[in-house]
Amino acid sequence: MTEQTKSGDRSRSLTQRAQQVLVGGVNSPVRAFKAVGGEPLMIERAQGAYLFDADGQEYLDYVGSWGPMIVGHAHPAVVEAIRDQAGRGASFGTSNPPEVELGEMIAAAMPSIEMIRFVCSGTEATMSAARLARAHTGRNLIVKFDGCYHGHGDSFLSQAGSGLATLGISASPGVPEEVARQTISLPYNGLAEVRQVFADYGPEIAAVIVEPLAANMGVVPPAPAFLPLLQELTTKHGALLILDEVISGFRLAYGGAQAVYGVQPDLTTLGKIIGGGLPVGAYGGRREIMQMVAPLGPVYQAGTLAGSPMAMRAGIATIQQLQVPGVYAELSKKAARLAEGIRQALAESGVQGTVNVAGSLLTLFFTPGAVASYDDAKKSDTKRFGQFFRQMLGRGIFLPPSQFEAWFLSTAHSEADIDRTIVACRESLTALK
Ligand code: KE4
Repeated sequence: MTEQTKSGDRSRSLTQRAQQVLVGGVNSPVRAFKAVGGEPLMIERAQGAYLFDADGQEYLDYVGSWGPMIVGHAHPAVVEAIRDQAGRGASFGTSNPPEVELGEMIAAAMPSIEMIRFVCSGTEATMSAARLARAHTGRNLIVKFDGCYHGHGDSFLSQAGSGLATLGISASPGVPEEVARQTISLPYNGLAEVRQVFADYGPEIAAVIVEPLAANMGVVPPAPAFLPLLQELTTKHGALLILDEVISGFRLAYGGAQAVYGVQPDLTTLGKIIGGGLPVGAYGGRREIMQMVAPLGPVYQAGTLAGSPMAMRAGIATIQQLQVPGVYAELSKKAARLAEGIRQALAESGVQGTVNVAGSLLTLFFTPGAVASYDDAKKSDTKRFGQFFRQMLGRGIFLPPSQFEAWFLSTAHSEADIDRTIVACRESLTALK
């Protein structure tokens, strides 16, 4: 097997049509494969851990729609929930029982969330949380961290990870200078820098927003003292701590990263898994903060499809599967075995790389040193990652098409899938020599 086999005729003609009418042929930049080369996938259906393109070509999937598909694609319980709700109506523009049920499930899973508001994307969730934090504190400054990605809201596009890192964009045109100036971006795990920013700007800081487990520069776990320091300094200075758990929520544990790392945020943002693959986001936290949001308070935020019963039902069905005892331990065991297998393949092939793993997320960085920050991650050989990506795709394994993303495992990935991936890694790394 060589580099990526050319996708078939139907995929190619659909991609050509896409490029005429969709910007870059995609609806989200990372899908264009700019960082890894080759033709983007045109996926028509999926089942369990597998994707099938428009020509029926099968791929073992480590993207999982960038996180939502933690119980695998087309899980029968999720399909049934969506099918049943479709027959009852997709959206009413009113309150509906599924949004109440999902809100209660999330509040029960994450005690820091006393009240919640559903929106339609993680971007909407973080944008709204930042607006709320500014209103609650009467301050403007937002502190974020290099390599973290919080969606494409104007406040968050400086030194962001994910798609911007993939395209080598540090900020974005169109964000007014005066808006960009209200965001300070520090090194992730940068304890000294965090202390310094509060010494310099403490009374002006509205909030610190952080991925409690960074996944948008690739997987970078928090240093043990990092999150506790953020909690200490935000409390001391009257700023809010926003944990962006759009990826880690219900991914790292049923209670999210906040349960794993024992940190108590003022606000949490969620997305992905809580919608089971349908458009969703949410922000929530302390009642006295959330009650500032319309219609209870003056902070305006609204949305036509917010709390859509379809997305709520898909989210309920998905997180119900995550209530099964041992499900997270099983996911972590599989990811740890895969990570160890990749490390062995690196050693055998002599290719330099390092593997970070946390729960069911992992990243193979093509750099020899430890990766504990965005600066470390950026030392990775992205050209070599592109070659590796195409070698793996040629072996029927679809990795995130960027060095700066996480590999997402699901409950549908079998032990045989893990074995197959380790063998493919070994072969692909050897082919890079
Ligand atoms: P969405 O607006 O894409 O639903 O969520 C934005 C967001 C917010 N916070 C975190 C921690 C996120 O990871 C994301 C989105 N994640 C990327 C994947 N790295 C989405 C993939 C894409 O942009 O196509």
